Amino acid sequence: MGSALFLPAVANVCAQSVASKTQAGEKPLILSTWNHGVAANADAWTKLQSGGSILDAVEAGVKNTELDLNNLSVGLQGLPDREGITTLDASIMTGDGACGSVAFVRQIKHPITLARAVMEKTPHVMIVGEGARQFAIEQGFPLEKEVLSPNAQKEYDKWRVNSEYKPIINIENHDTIGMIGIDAQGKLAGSCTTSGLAYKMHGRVGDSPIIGAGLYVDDEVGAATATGLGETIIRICGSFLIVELMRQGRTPQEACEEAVRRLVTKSKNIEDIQAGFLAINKDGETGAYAVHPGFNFAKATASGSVLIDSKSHFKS
Ligand code: SD4
Repeated sequence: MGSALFLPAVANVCAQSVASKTQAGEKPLILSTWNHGVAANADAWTKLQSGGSILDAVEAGVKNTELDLNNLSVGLQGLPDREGITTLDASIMTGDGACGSVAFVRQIKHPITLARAVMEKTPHVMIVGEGARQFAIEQGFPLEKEVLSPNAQKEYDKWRVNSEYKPIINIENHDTIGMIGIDAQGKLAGSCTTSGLAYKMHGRVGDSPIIGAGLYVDDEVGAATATGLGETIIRICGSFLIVELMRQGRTPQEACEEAVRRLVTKSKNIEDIQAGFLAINKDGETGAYAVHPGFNFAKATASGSVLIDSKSHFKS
């Protein structure tokens, strides 16, 4: 475990929680990717403590990141595609198999809430592009103006000088948020939301909205989520793979490590590719593993909330 950042806001509400501990695990528990996971976990925890379900919690948590103007990889302030258009992907899932997602969606401030609406209000799992925007309008979501945030515009202008595409993931610890959580009764849920890779081709969709790639949840076993280069994660059905490995008896840590090993064997140019996974099993045990150093995540339990530098990675 690396640096620990105590979060008083979470600690206060933690005191009221009814927690159960197994030898190594703990419930309730919330895990999220990257630095921004600390603030997201705080909102998720508050929602849980105020009587919300674990589904409500994982939605509320990542909505925080979707509004974070300093984040250039999530929400409408995220970096655009190569045409200068910001398009968003998101998914949400509960441990009973309910799930919903949106992809290649524009002008929507909270794609995670739209993904939840797909899950709860349609017979479908995934709605994309113009169809997602139409569905959002029908559901009363406001359409935001399609302008880049000042930070995104500045970065895009710099990029346009050479217009070279090279995935740069993990450099500033700003990345997709994937959040997975378990409540005191052992019910699981997860959410994942992103603006995807900066300067991607128009129409490109990553792993985050694909159930089984960026997110998978099963109350019988556990949950997993992913961050990093989506193409490599999709290729191995990363989050589903981790849940299935846990079903076969692996610990969350062993399952994350095996998924990264699989990803490395199926990907070219692994030196330039970062990908990382988080997992929880139904006992509240956790795992985290990435291809390269630099992956961190936030963990909230009744004992408080910490930011953890994952010391665990495939390449040194
Ligand atoms: C994607 N997994 O679209 C996402 C990328 C990511 O911001 O994690 N980045 O491939």
